[in-house]
Amino acid sequence: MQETIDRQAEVVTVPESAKQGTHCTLADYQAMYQRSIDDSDGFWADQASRLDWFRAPTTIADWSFDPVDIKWFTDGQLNICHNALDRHVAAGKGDVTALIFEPDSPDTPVRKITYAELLAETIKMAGTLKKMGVQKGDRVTIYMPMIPEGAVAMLACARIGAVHSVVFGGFSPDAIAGRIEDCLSDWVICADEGLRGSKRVPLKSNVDEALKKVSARAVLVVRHTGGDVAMTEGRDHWYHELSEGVPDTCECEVMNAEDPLFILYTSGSTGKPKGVVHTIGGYSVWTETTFRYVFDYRPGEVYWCTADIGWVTGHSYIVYGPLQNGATALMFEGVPNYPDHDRFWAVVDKHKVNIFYTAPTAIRALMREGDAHVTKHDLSSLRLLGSVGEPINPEAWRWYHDTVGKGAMPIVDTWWQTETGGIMITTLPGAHDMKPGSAGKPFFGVCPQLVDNDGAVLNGATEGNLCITASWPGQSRTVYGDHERFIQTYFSNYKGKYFTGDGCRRDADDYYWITGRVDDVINVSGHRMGTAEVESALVLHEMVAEAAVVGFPHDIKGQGIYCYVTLNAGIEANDDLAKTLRQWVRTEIGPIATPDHLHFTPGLPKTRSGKIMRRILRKIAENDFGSLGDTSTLADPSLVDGLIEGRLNR
Ligand code: 6R9
Repeated sequence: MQETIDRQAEVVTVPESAKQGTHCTLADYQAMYQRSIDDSDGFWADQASRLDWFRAPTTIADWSFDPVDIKWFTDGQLNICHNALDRHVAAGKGDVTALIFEPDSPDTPVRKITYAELLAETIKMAGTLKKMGVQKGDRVTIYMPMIPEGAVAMLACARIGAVHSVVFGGFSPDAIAGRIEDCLSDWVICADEGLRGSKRVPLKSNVDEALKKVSARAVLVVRHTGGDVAMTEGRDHWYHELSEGVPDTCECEVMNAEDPLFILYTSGSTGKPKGVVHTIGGYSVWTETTFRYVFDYRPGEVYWCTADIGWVTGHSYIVYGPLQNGATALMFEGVPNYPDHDRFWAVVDKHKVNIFYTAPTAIRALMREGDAHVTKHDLSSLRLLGSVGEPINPEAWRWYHDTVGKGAMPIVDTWWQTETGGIMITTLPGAHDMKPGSAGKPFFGVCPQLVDNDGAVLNGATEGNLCITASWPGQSRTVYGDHERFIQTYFSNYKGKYFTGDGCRRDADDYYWITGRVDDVINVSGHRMGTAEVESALVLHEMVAEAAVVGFPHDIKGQGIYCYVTLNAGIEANDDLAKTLRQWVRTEIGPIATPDHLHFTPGLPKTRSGKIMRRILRKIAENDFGSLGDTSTLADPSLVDGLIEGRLNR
């Protein structure tokens, strides 16, 4: 343990040329960070003043972690859509490109949408939603592909004060139904179909399936592929039809800073996904400020984040962060390996992308395909690279830095979560040296603390559970409809602190190294998944008696999904059943939850009180049989030998 902590990590410096003209040098960072702690109100009032407020806030920080009650800019009034669109158009920047849309196929024409056009589209969508009957405060479910109308739908909701709940286009009808039901959403916006790597994704038909289980008053359907879809009379409306004749003005609703902006469902250790709620004021300030300083955006540059708008990264760093900064953001519909493994680099070359933000899983997958895919394109426009979603292994970091970045530019490895609203720990491009595999330093206002399992604070170079001791503007305020669960999940392990669920190491230079989740959440290709969700899906199958799911190291995905399954009496385990169960989980949750390994076992290792010993299952899945620890407390210790044998045979 001591050895890992003290190991002198490799330090990579940012070339001087890359530091020219940045928003923030090391001295700036130090002074600004200090002020963000010592004079939090003054600091955040200053950051907030870059935005337009209908009423400027006089109260800034207004929170407590015990009891849990989080508010920021409490008496302020604003609208994030105004700050993302109207403000720039009013300032004469209506002709600046807001979105560059790169379709799934490189042969389909690109769409460039200016701020003025995006505003006009958003007004049209907002008017259409009103015509349909959507009112301020209503929850609207958005189930869209990666097309500009996805962003427009979000902005239109924000404009009229409706609360959006975006459901990732890869989720199943059941998952959509659960999310519609949880937030009592009466409205759905979807497209006819999505396109990913030339394959069609049946979005509207998935919504139809979902609406057999739960009800919605209306579905607004955007025509995208032109594919054949069923329309239910009286419930379903084509956007291009219903939007006819809506007024070409629609004022932004005056919203209170603490009114909800959106709900986004995310997985936790237990139970169903939680509806994480973000409110308008704090989230606006947090995404505007983090985008500005972390990506160091300069006017005229093209910024590309490869995430999907169905995840928080898409919300904060495709839509709200870049647009509030007046940036030009690229939106890509497709996948990294279609039509070939060079697609990312072809797109960077085609649109002269300056800032590129992606996930380690994509980097690892592309690295495996060889350098030629990268080197055949002119990537000289790139100036800054980013990584998000999971820890990046130093080998992938190296390749990203040397082969993609030609060793000439900073990489920001940004640690954050759905619950944090935006980036929390990262190096800043003009300020900090980099250490491959380390996220780096706390962003302004972020107070990380490492604690042991009993909550004792660990100082200096050490490793422990990552908590945050003070609120920041972008922090989630509650779990939709279940504030008690919010308190239980994040504030009960360590009283008075927000617990992230991540393990973390801090080195002698105060750099933070995220080591991964310490709870029953796994991270598969940068997607967060609760092992409990996969288990519930498996036991729904009539042949399954019991299931336990754990993560295991996977070369490309970071973590894979390993399922131990016990069948009902008299059912025979075989390859066909394994295939069936794999397909079953895909249908229940979505393709991202497809099990990598199904391991049939006559029983699961349990304590005498009946608790499944996950620690042992994790070790076996990791092929680490030497450190199983004490198995004597098991009700049936002999099970373990059978499990090891089963693992060795696959
Ligand atoms: C933004 C996002 C959050 C979890 C988080 C952590 C992992 C995200 C990371 C990282 C190491 C990074 N994570 N970024 N781990 N280094 N740069 O991904 O949100 O989907 O809620 O996932 O992802 O484990 O707790 P979300």
